[in-house]
Amino acid sequence: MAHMRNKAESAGRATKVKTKHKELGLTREKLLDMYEKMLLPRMISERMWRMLRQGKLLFVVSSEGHEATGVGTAYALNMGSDYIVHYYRDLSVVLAAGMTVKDVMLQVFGKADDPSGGGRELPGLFCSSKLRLVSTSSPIAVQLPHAAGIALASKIKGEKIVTITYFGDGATSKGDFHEALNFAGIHKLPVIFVCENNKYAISVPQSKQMAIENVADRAPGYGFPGVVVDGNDVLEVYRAAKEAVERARNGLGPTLIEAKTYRYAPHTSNDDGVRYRTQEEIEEWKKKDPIEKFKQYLKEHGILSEALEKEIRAKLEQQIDEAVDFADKAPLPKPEDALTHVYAEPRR
Ligand SMILES: Cc1ncc(C[n+]2csc(CCOP(=O)(O)OP(=O)(O)O)c2C)c(N)n1
Repeated sequence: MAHMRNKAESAGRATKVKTKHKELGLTREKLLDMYEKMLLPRMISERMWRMLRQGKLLFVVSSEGHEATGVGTAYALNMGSDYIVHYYRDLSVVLAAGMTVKDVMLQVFGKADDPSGGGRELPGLFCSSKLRLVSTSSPIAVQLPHAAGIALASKIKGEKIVTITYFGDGATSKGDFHEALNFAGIHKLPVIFVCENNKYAISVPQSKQMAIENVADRAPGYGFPGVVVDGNDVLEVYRAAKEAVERARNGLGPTLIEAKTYRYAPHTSNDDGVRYRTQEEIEEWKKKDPIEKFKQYLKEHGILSEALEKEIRAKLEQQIDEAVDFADKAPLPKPEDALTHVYAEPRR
């Protein structure tokens, strides 16, 4: 009897798991596209670390571990019409939004044709007016009031546009975080705040940053919902983001999504990530790798095979090779262009 019940229970669970992506309205093509968009930033990051050691790059900010959070949220948007206000940990977001690998490589190599800023931006900060990827800067959390302002503008114009903004757990200690959430709550703005909680702000652990366990718990204080989600489960992130997008688009106001995740690499190439985290902790989180988790799901549902996975990796590897070669050979900015777009041109 117990055996039968166990069998029935596991069959029930299997049906539930089986239908998860269908429940979310995600087709096989879309799922594979999401998988590719998670793998691509991981492979780019790995390449960037190698290029740093080869002396080709001077500085790396990478986001290994954050791929499910980025892709799960970005895929819930209307790309090209919704606004994205990212931070430096969002390579997966900008690629999902439509930045090409060449655009990324021109940016990290700081070349003249870098579409994000002609070689002036900090590696990791991208922008494109065509993709509605808003230009952000290095001071943490300052993008949050910008996002609230953009959402206010679209509300005043009566457009059904959503603005999404991203930040880390450390950013929630800045006044900008509280001001932006308060303002967004008062005016019921169509904005989504995504906290990518990887437990550390460089070396400062969450326990030294706040006296609460969940950043999401702060949202009700500003008059809107906060949800905690497994940031390493792309389908659960997508589910939370889809709900938040629907709320925002239907005039119900903001949502704060807290995606619990982990960064596998140091904060940047200027940081030693094991001085404040143990190797055991890093290894524990690697067991919950978002790409591996999604790969397992896709395999269990007959969507991804070893052969297809190999094919996808080879295709992405080639794209990266070509983009690296292209960006490496591209010209550097001219010294006389250093101040272009920095000051207004004098009127004649
Ligand atoms: C206003 C400001 N203070 C300090 C810094 C230096 N700084 C850069 S990133 C960072 C940590 C941010 O941590 P978190 O918001 O948790 O994001 P994570 O890097 O973990 O993704 C700090 C303190 C900065 N850029 N801006």
